[in-house]
Amino acid sequence: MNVAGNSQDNGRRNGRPPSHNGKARSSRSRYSALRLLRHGLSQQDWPLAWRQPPMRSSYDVVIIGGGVHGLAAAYYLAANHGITNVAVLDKSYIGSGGSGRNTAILRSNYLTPEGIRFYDRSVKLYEHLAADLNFNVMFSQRGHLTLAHNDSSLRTMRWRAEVNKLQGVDSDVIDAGEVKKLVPYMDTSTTVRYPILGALYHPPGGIVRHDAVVWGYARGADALGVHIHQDTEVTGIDVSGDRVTGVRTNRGDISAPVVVNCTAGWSTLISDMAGVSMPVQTFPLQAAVTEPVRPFLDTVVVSGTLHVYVSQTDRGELVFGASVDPFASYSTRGSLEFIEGLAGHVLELMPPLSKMRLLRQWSGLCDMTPDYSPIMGPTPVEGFHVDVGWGTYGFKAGPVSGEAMAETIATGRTPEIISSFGLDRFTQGRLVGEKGAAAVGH
Ligand code: PYC
Repeated sequence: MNVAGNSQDNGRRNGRPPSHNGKARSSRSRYSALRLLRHGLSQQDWPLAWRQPPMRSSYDVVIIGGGVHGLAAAYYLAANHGITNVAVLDKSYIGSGGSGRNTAILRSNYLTPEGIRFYDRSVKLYEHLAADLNFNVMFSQRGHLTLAHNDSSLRTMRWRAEVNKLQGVDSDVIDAGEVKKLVPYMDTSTTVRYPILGALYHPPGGIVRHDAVVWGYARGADALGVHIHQDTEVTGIDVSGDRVTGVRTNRGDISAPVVVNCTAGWSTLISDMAGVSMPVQTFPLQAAVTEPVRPFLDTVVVSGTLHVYVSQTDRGELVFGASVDPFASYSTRGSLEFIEGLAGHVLELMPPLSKMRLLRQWSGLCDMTPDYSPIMGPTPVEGFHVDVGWGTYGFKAGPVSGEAMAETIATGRTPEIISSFGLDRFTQGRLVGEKGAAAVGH
C-alpha cells in the first residue's frame, strides 16, 4: 500500500519539510501510534477532528459543498495561498454526497491530452496526500485494467495507450493471457458471450479510502483556520449588478466577494441561484458491496461492454459499480434491476464469485456534461466560480481541482491545467470529448 510520497514533488507547498523524509515520517507515525494508544487507555472523549465554529457574517471565500472538491479547494487556499477566512458549507454532513457514494477508483488513463494531464496531476497529489495531510488515506496503487471484448474497444484501448504514453502516463495494451496472470479468477476462455481480447493496463491506477480523503482535507483545512459548517443549506445567492456579494443560508446570510459552487447533483440548482445556467443533466449512479473475503483481487477491473467495474478493498469487500441509470433523476435509492444486471455481468467475468453475498447498495448523483468533461473556473458573474459537471469522474479529481480552483481564486488567473474546462467552451465549440475514457457506457 502506498501511503507516502513517491513522486518528484517534494511536498514543500505548505512550508513543511519534504514529505518523503523517511526518518521524520517514521518517528512521526511512531509518535502518533503511541498517542493513539495512550488516548485509547485514558477513557477521555476523543477530540473533534475539526471544530464547529460560530458562523461569521462575512468571509473572503464561501465554498458551497463539503465534499472532496470543496474541502480540497479550502485546504489549498489556506495551505498554498494563505487565504484562511474561508467557509465551507454543506447542507448535510461532509462527504454525504458524491464523495461518500463513489467507488473510490483513481486513474489517469484518459483519452484527451487535456484530460490525461489533469487526472495525472491528481494521481500525483494522491501519491503524497497521506504524508501532506498526516492522515492515512489508504491509497493503494494496485493497477487498473479496462477489458476489451471486441475489436472497436481494443482499438480505443490502443488509442488511449498511445495518448497516455505521449503524456508520460504508464498505460499499455496487454493480451488475454496477461490479464489472466493479473486476475486468475477471470474467465478468459473464448467460449463465453463476450471473450476478452485484451485490456488497457494502467499500473498507477488504484483505489483509495474515500472517507479518509474527505476527513483528511477537512482536518487539514480546519487546522489552517478554515470554517466548516455542516447542516448549512444555501437557499439563495446574492448578486449585485454582475458581481456576487454573498449567500443566504438556513442559518443566516453571509457576505462574500467570492462564492464557489463545488456541488454534485445540485450543481445546476446552485448555479441557477446566481443566474448562471449550465449544460448539465443529473443521473443516479448505483454501486454495491459484498461481504468481506480473503484478498484475491489486487487489480481494479473494468468492463465497458459488460457495464461493470470491481475492486477489492483492504477490508476484503468487493466494490461493484455499473453505468449511470438510464434516466435523469435526483433519486439516491438503489434498485433491484441494477443488482440483477450487475450480478449477471460480474458472474460472466468471474464465475467463482457466485457464492458471495451482497451486503448493501447505494446510489450517488452524477452531473453529466455534453462532452463528459468538467466545468471549472470563473463564470459571467464576477466572483462566482464553478467546479462542477463531474459525471462519473469526480472523486478522483478532488485534489487537482482543489489545487487549481484555489490558484484561480487566489491569483485571478485560470491555471493552464484547467484552462480547457471553462464554461465558455460550450458556446465556443471547444468540447473536450472524454466519453471514450468512461469506465462503463453512459
Ligand atoms: O472513471 O474510473 C472511473 C469510474 C469508476 C466508477 C465510476 N467512474
